[in-house]
Amino acid sequence: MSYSTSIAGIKLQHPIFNASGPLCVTLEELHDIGASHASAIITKSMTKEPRLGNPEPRYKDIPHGSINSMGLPNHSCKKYIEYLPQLRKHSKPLIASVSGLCLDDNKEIIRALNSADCDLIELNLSCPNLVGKPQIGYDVEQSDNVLKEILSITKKPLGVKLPPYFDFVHFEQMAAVLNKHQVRFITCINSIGNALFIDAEKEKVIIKPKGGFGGLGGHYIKPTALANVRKFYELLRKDIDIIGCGGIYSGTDVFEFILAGASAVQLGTVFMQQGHTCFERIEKEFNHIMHRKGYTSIDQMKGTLREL
Ligand code: OXC
Repeated sequence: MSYSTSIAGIKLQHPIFNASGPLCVTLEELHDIGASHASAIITKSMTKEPRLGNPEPRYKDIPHGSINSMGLPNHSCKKYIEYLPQLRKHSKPLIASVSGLCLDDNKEIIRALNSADCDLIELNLSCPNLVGKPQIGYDVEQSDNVLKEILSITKKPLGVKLPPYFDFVHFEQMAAVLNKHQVRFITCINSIGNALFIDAEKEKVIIKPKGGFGGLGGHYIKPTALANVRKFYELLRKDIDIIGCGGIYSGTDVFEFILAGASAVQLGTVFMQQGHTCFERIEKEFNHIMHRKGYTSIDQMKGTLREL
């Protein structure tokens, strides 16, 4: 039995690692992921310059998940390029997440990463928490242009982190763009942007930035995440791998994402809430399901979801 999988030709021992989001900003946090059972290490989305992010409070657990408006706090691409070789000692694939604040910044970061010690790049086109900056992934033409520019520069296998889509027409439009370019993988989904959680007793919002609006994560978003994985699995070229993300708390959740068409999954809210022990627990639960159902490889079950 093998739990190994691959993303853009890079082998992972098993399909479960962290989402670019919580607890992957500092070198110490990245080493903690390296020392955990996560099968790869992805950094917080890096910008050209360091960012403190949005004012606090900017993350809250809520009954079925989380709401955040972190605003991309990160140490800058220069720092992550210094951190990457130090993370090699964990012998896991290293993924640089990139979220430049404009196309020129993205180009500069991608150029710098060409000679950096990472295996893959995840270009984040979907952060919902930057004041005055719409999510590029919701603008098909702009996404097309960004991909054209970035893919002409990068020397690393590059994938895209997408926002959730809700309409079949939008899936089709974005899939047409992705199929046109040499995108190697997609990660879906980022948090569901601009949700609002209200504390009725206090008659107040619960996070400070943007009047309380923030990205929704956790159980609330699993069905939307599964739908995005499934629809893109149907629409994309078969050589574009899919990483599922959104509301994964258990081995059964991982199994569902793989049935829908994912090759790997990322943990966001559950990692924030439970810490790095979640990787070992969920991996064990997933292995148990594979064994119980008699599957001997990820490929045997990937995308095999049946319709009624
Ligand atoms: N998605 C992101 O892409 N970034 C973070 N939050 C989120 O939900 C952030 O840093 O705001």
